[in-house]
Amino acid sequence: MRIDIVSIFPEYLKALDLSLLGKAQEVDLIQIHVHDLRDYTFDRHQTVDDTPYGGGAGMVMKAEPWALALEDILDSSESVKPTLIVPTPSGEVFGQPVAHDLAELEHLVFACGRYEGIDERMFDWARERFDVRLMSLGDYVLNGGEVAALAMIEAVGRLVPGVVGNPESLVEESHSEDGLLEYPVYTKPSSWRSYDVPEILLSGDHAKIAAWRREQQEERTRQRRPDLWTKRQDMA
Ligand code: 6GU
Repeated sequence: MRIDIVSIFPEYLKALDLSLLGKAQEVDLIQIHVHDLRDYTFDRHQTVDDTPYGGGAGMVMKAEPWALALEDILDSSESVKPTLIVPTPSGEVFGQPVAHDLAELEHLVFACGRYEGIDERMFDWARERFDVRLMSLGDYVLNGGEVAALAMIEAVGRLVPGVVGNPESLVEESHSEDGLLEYPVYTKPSSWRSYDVPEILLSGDHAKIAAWRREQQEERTRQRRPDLWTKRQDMA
């Protein structure tokens, strides 16, 4: 999988060179390219924004630097129509199903906007060249798309075959198919500061352990995520 990211703060994206995704890049399972939007400006101040037509607070990102940056990426893409993901609180909500869909794709491009957003005409232009998807992490506001892109790239990247060493660790996960949260986990010592590991986990009875874990998943989901619990009831 190839991922391109356009941002005026390329340093935010340095975290992608760490840990699991860093290793995935080293072994060439994922190729990540970060582009500085200001490299596509030609004035002395490398201007990427201007005041909004019609008035109002804040600044709007100019369309032209985005088009130039994205054209550069298109020129080097092997995909017919790469997917352009625009992180924005006014997008569709990103979740595990979307992550699975995106993990199947050959080429993802992230356009990380700042300020009050990007000139709407950039989207009209982009829709003729990309499969454009506006994506939100949830109902709160970040200062820009970079942190959201980091989250989405990590969620998608770990689903690319080979990136996570033990594929079984992708199965028993919160938000996987069965719509339940994960069960609680414990490690040594069995007694820590007077807190004990639930006895059943030391019993060696695998059937009982599996049943207990299932109960814990259901209890947690009911307590913490009544919305998921209700959805699950409606499915059955
Ligand atoms: Cl994707 N972007 C921004 N700027 N804020 C957000 C978000 C995205 N998702 C939630 N808040």
